[in-house]
Amino acid sequence: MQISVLLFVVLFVSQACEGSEQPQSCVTCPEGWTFWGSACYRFFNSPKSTWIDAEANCNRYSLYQGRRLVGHLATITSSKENTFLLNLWKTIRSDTPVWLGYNDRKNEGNFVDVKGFSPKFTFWDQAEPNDAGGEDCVVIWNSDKNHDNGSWNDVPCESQYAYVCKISR
Ligand SMILES: [Ca+2]
Ligand SMILES: [Ca+2]
Repeated sequence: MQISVLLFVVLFVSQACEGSEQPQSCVTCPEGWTFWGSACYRFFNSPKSTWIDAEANCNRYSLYQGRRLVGHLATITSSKENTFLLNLWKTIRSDTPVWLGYNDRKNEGNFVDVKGFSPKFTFWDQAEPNDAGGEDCVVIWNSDKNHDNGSWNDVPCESQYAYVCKISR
């Protein structure tokens, strides 16, 4: 009896993973989101938003993977991930930079992610971050300077830009 229950559970779980585009991890991203590595990503190009509003919109999305995982402005932990996002962004193209999930609003010069942790990886543009006139929020894809290498810049948090959300563990 116990074995048949166990068998049922195993079959049920594997079935839940069937049809997923990510059979290894069984992560099914919400519609409109792109799976990469072990996370889901989505760019929002319109309407342009302040950093705070962008983060709030990311929080509206979630998925269940053992527990409820809530979306945040994307953090980037490797050069590979930075390149992935840059390439994904190039398929959508916009004339504005894109918010990432970092700011130094609490402690000038000390950038942290949306959960308060120091970034494991950074890719600042030359002479950035410079807090020019009080810049506390971080963007990638700084097309203002015509830089298309995916380097980062700190800019005023009240600016209205596109943004990229990420759902991960
Ligand atoms: Ca700053
Ligand atoms: Ca700057």
